[in-house]
Amino acid sequence: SPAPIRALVTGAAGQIGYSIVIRIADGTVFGKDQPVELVLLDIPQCVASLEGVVLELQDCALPTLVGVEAVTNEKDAFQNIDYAFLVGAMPRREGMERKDLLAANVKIFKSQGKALAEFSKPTTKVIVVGNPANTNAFICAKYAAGKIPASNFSAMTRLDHNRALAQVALKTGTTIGDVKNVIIWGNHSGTQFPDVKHATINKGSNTVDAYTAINDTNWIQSGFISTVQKRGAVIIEKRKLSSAMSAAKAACDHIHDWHFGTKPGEWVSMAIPSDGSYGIPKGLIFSFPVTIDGATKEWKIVKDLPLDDFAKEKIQITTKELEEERDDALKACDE
Ligand code: NAX
Repeated sequence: SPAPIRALVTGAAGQIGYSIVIRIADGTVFGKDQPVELVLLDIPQCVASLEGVVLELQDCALPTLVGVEAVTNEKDAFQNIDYAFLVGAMPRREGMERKDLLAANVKIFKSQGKALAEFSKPTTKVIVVGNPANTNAFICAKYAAGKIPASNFSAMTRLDHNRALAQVALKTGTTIGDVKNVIIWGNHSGTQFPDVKHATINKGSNTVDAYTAINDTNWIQSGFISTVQKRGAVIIEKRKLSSAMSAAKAACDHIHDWHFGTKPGEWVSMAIPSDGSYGIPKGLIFSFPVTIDGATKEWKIVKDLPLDDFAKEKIQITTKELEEERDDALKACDE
């Protein structure tokens, strides 16, 4: 069998961690014939629950899981890993200012970026789930630069992408498998722009464009966008906990497609460093439609999609927010 893939999950004692590790360990992410070594990182205060997760993984009796390590320091966590799922982050506490939250997270992702550079491989690929995900990924990439290329860093907008697919399927009475090529542009935040203008729907043996099939511009430009943007808040209201099952599933979709490549004629949404496409400032970690070649594991931004004025305005709003976050984060780096 092939050499094991070594995957790190940070925040592994948390809610998303609990749902993510099983999918990595059971072959859902890297394949049923691919051995996996899992490294679980959390803070020292969480060591007992981290150990509990290790015991449960043992009890899952998974043939693909050939090793599990529970660690509480970065040196052991980042050693020789192939993939990093950076889920752990400082949660927003009541009364905490946005600025304080950003500063706390900059500290974590600066330190993890340095640890990636020191202990991981030039090929290590990173998904940041912990919020503010785009800006955390930006900082992490900055401090791993020189050793690991920025193109190996990404932030998760796949949950938003999946939410958009689900809304379009519900609206059109089709199934998820029939809906393709929605896009999440920009930040994983309330300013993200979920876009169906380029999506398609399979109807029997025909492929039709989703915009025409939906035939409801008001829904496309208003209800749809706000449902996707505010879905996280609705889940918290109902569950009294934030999305975990769906977030873990989305992170696994993201890394699965990075590892194996996207399907012909399909793209997915990933926040990755801009190359200047669509006028987005270079280096900003921005969610774009991307295709991935499974052989090289390199993503490419889908270029030259026509954008109307509505789309341009939405993209400008989320770009501005990301530039502000980036500038605040860079300031916090020096403090
Ligand atoms: P939990 O609070 O359940 O778990 C987070 C875990 O991270 C805790 O066990 C904590 O001890 C650990 N942690 C904190 N700092 C750490 C550090 N420096 N190193 C290692 N571990 C550390 O949160 P959970 O619900 O699992 O959410 C995790 C993160 O995902 C949050 O930042 C959340 O905002 C973010 N989300 C991002 C989403 C996305 O689409 N990008 C959607 C889901 C989720 O809200």
